[in-house]
Amino acid sequence: MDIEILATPKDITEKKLKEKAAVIFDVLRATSTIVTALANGCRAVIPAKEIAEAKRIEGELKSKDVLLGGERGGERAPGFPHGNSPLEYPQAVVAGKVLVLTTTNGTRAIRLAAKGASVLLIGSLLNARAVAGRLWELQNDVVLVCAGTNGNFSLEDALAAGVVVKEILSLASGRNKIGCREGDPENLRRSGPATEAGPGNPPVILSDLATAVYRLALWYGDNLLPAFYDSRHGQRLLRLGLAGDLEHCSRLNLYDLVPVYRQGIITVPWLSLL
Ligand code: 3SL
Ligand code: MG
Repeated sequence: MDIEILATPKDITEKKLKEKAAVIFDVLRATSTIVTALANGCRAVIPAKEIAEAKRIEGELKSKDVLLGGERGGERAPGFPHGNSPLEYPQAVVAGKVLVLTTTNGTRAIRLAAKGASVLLIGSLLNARAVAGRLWELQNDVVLVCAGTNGNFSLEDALAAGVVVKEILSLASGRNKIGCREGDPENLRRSGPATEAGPGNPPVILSDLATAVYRLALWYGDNLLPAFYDSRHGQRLLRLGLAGDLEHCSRLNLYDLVPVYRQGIITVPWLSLL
């Protein structure tokens, strides 16, 4: 299993995603909001690129069971009844509903990453372990896509990608030999933080960027809120009075679910079977 990281959506090409299992991260806040809404019983999220597109979809669906959410510049999109705060989507609001959502970076990055990948998962810190578990089951080559902010690298998205790499290596080390085991410098020199092939499993091979985000995740450990204080977008949301959102989005492995984007719609597959 090869693991590659795309640091911003500018790096997305069909060739890089072709036949890969991809995950998109916009930890602050789009993918955290999507994961939270689905965990709270939302039936589906439709990510729209533009405000006009979101309004059009809502109009076409025209039902009291459809919610319209949107953000621009960190604030609720003009005229929208809902914004992009995960805390706006508790069970009482979203259960059984469809959410049409448009955000500055996240929903656009989802739509972009959908081109080419064999499967596109929605990732965040909230569901990092569940995402890693799904990737491990798939045993496909992996591309972790960071949505970033206005085309720039975002620390929090790279961190979430690193946490997923860490979880995959931990799953792999159950059966495989992990190259970077602490106190084993000989092994580290030989293979870096990749794993060697184990019985029934191919090796896990990290790109240099995947190694970098893995090291980032090790550095922050399990308390991830400080990373949001370090990040420029985290600082901006704090200035907007959204400390509660940061606190929620930093909660590691709060939810055990893996949303999937397919043909314009994000659902949790086992939910859609109900
Ligand atoms: O850019 C996005 O997609 C948003 O998640 C940004 S914000 O956190 O809502 O400002
Ligand atoms: Mg973001």
